[in-house]
Amino acid sequence: MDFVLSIFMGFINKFLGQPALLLGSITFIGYLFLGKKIYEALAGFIKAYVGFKILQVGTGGLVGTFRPIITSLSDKYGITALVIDPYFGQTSATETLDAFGSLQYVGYVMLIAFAFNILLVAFRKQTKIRTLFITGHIMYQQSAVLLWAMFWVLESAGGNPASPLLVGVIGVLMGTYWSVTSNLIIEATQDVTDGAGFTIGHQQMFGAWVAYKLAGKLGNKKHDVNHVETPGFLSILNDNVVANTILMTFFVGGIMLILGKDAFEYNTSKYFFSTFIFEKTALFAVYIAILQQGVRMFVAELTTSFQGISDKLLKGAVPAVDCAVTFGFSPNAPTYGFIFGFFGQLIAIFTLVAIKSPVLIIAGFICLFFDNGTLAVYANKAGGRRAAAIIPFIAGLIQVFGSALVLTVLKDGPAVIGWMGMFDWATLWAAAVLLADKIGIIIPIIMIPLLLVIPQLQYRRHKETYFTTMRDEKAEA
Ligand code: ASC
Repeated sequence: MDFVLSIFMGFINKFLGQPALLLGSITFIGYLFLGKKIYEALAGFIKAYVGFKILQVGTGGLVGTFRPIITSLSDKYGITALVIDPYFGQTSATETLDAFGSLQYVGYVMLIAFAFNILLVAFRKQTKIRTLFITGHIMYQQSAVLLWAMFWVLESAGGNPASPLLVGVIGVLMGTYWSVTSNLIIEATQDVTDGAGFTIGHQQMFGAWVAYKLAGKLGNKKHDVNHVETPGFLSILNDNVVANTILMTFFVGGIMLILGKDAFEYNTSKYFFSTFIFEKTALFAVYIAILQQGVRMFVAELTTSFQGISDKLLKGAVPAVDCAVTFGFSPNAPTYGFIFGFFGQLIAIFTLVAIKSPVLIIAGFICLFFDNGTLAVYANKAGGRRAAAIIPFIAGLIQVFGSALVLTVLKDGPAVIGWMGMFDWATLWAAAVLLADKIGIIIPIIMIPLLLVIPQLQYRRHKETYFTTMRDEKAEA
C-alpha cells in the first residue's frame, strides 16, 4: 500500500505538479494525434518545455527581484502580519494538513478534480464545458489551500485526519471551479490574445471576467495602454521596454529611496545607490522581455499540437494555462495593474491598522503583479488605461479585506503564515470558507451545482458560436 501511495504521490508531485513537463508531454501527445512524426513530436516537446522554462525564468526573476523590496517595506514599518501570497497560503495549507496526518489527501483532491474536469469536457454537449485546466503548480496549490481551509473550519475540531467525504467533495468542487471559471473567460481571452486559442487556468478567472465586463463602463478601449498616443517626449512610452523601465524607476525606485541604502545589500565598490536602483528597476523590463520570449515559444507549440488532443482525444477541449501568458499580448498592462493595485492594497492595509483589526496583512509580490497584472490586461482590452488603473486599485482593496476576513477563522491553525490573496480567493473562496464555517459542509456541496449553471447560461447567450469560438471549423455540437 505504501508503495502504491508513493508512486501515486510521485506522479502528482514530479509530473502533474511540474508545469513544463506536463505541458511538454501534452504537446508531444497532441502532435502524435495530429499524425506528426515522432521526431517532430519530440521537437514540439522540447520547445514547449524550454518555452515554459523561459517563461518561468521571467516570472521567477520578477519575484526574486521585487519580493524582497516589498518585504523590507513591511519590515521597516514594523508590521508583523500574515502575507497574501500563494506560496504563503500553500505553506500554511501543507503544514497544517500535515499536522493532522492529511497531507497526502491533497494529491487525491487534485486527481479527483482533474478527472472531474476531463469528465465535464467529455460530456461537453450536456455540461457546456470546453476547457481543460493544465496549470499544474496552480492545481496543486489550490487543492492544498481549499482542502486546508475547509478541513480547518469543518473537521479539525475532532483532531482526526480529513474524512473521505470531505476529500471527495473538495475534489469535485475544485474540478468544477477549474472547469467553469476557465470556460467563463474563453471569449474574453480570445479578445485579449487576438484569438491565440487558449484560456486562463489560474487564480483570477472570475475576477478577470468581472474586470472585462466592467471595464467598458469605466473607460475607452481605444486608449490602450500598449499604444500611448501622446505627442512629444511621452511618445517614447509607446515602447514597452522604455515604458516599463521608466514607470518602475519612478515607482519602485521611489520605494527603494524611501527605504534607504541600508535596507539593501549590494556591492558598494560596483554601484552607487542610484545605479543599483536603476539596475533593479530596469530588470523589470528585462524579465518581461524574457517572459514574452518564452510565451511565444510555448504558446505556438501548445496551441498547434492541442488541436490533436481536441480533435481526437478530448473533443473540442481548449487548454487553460498560466495567466502570465496573457502578458505577452499586452506587455504594458501588468505594470498598471501592479502600481494601482499596490495603492489599493496599501490603503487597505493602513485601514486595518487604523481600525486595530485582529488580522494584519502584508502585501505579496505575486498577488500584486500577477493577479492585478492579469486584471489590468483584461480591463485594458475592454476599457483602456482608465479601466486598467481603476479596476486593479479596487482589486487591491478587495484582496486585502477579503483575505483578512477569511484569515480571522483560519489564523489559529498550526503554522498559518498567510492566505492566497488572489482575486478569486479573496472573494469567492473567502466567502465559501466563511459560510462553511457558519453553516457546514452543505456549502461546498451546494456550490457544485450552482457553479455548473454558469456555462449553461453562457451557452444560451450565443448558442451558434459557442463551440466554434476557438476554431474555424463548423459547429460540432
Ligand atoms: C501564482 C503562483 C505562481 C505565479 C505564477 C505566475 O499564483 O503560484 O507561481 O502565480 O503562476 O506566472
